[in-house]
Amino acid sequence: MSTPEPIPNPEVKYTQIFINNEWVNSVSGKTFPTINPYTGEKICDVQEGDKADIDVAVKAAREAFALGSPWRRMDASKRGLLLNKFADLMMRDRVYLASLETLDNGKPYINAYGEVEFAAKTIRYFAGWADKNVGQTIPVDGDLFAYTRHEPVGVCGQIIPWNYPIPMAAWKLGPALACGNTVVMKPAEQTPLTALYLCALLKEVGFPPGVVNMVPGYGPTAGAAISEHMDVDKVAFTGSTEVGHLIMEAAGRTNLKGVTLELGGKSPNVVFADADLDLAIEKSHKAVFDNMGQCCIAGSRTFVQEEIYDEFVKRAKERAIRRVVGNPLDYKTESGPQIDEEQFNKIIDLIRSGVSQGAKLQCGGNRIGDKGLFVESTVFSDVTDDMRIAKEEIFGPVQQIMKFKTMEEVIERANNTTYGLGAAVFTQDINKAIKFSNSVKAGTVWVNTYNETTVAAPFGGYKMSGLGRELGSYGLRQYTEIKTVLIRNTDKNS
Ligand code: TXE
Repeated sequence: MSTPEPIPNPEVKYTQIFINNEWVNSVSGKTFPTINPYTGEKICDVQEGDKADIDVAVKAAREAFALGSPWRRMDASKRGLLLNKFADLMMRDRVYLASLETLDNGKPYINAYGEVEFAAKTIRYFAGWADKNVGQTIPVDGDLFAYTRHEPVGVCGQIIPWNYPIPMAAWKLGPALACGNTVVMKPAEQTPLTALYLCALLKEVGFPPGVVNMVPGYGPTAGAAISEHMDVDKVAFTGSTEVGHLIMEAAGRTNLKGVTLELGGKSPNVVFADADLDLAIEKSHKAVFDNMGQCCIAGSRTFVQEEIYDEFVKRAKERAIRRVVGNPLDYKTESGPQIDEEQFNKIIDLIRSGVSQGAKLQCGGNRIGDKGLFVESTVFSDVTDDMRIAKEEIFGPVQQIMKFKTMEEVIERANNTTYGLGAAVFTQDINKAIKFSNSVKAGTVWVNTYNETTVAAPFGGYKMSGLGRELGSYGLRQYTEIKTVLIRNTDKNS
């Protein structure tokens, strides 16, 4: 099926804070601008929430969660129905949502269009779980009848990043609402617009007031207010490892709220000499260049076995040079601009460090033009593990290609990182694939592919890439409290 035309200048309908199913201004009266990364121009001003607004939103979410409230009394199957309708509306407004995302984020429209479907699928997946997240009856010793209830945790704070705004909102809203929680979400300051539009859809669907509240604003103010709040029962965060530390500290300092984190990565992508080379080149390219490299699971350490190293580098470079970078509304475009100046400067700084530390710049390395924050598709060979570009998350279109000799060596080097989000292995030998998969410390391992993320399988990180898992049935655990009920029963029989 072909992708319908984008809306070139989508109207921005919502710029206020969403609390109790109403649109309100910030308590402080402040606003902040959101910028189109393609043109560098301001799209509009958005109400800037901070601690005072988070307090109001948490109060609304707490009231919506009160015993006897419409949300707590609602049948679980009805929660599923509402979620399914929400997904229907996302698909109804898919062109608008994708166009708005391209405007606010700069990502190619064709990708944003795909992401709306992925987000709707996520919501549908969790809709199906709403009345299936069952407890147990347990044959305990003694005159007791025992059962468990899978109860919602309560008020969930959710802080999301700017790289995949619509899917990130769906990954967090889906399980939270399926399990019967209420939500205070903060979208990233770079990309508040689609998250606000999703709230209009939630209201249209008929979620009761206070079940989802959306407070746009900055991290150190609105975000920190969520993680420090004494009446937020759980916080789910996707973003940098640096801020992940702050979220855990805040939870520890305050009410020991539950914490789930999905953080950065420096994922190893290992290509053995027996791999299907055409496949490995293409997948390894996409692993690092898709979404302008702004992807937590980016395959940002490409390890290639020495026998095929030179050939791989030559072809990886050719592929990078062929990559179409430009207007995100154009269907041929594979990459748009980087999200903002801070990220752009970080990428350029790391590219420079690669050159000065002795890596061989095969192509790219510079800014493209002076309008929009475009970075040339960049490939480094002769990268060694001690270089900054081999250790730090670049979050940009920069491929690092390292050489290895043996399985044992590459396992050790792959694991020699503080991160552990994704990993991949390209080989035709099942034994090598299994050995590597079992040995690498990563939350997801791909064999002969990369970047596949499916809503039914869990996603998350080892080590400093995160805590807990999202998606799949495992994702429900983070939004469920398990309660044991023991009833005296003097008439027990097997
Ligand atoms: O992340 P931040 P930034 C990585 C990537 C990137 C780097 C910095 O390496 O280059 O992080 O990006 C909110 N308390 N990832 O600065 O600051 C913030 O408002 C509570 C990986 O954009 O972590 C936003 O909503 N919240 C990543 C969200 O956290 C705070 C995606 C993410 O922003 C806060 C994005 C605070 N003190 C960046 N400070 C991934 N895992 O996919 C900020 N925030």
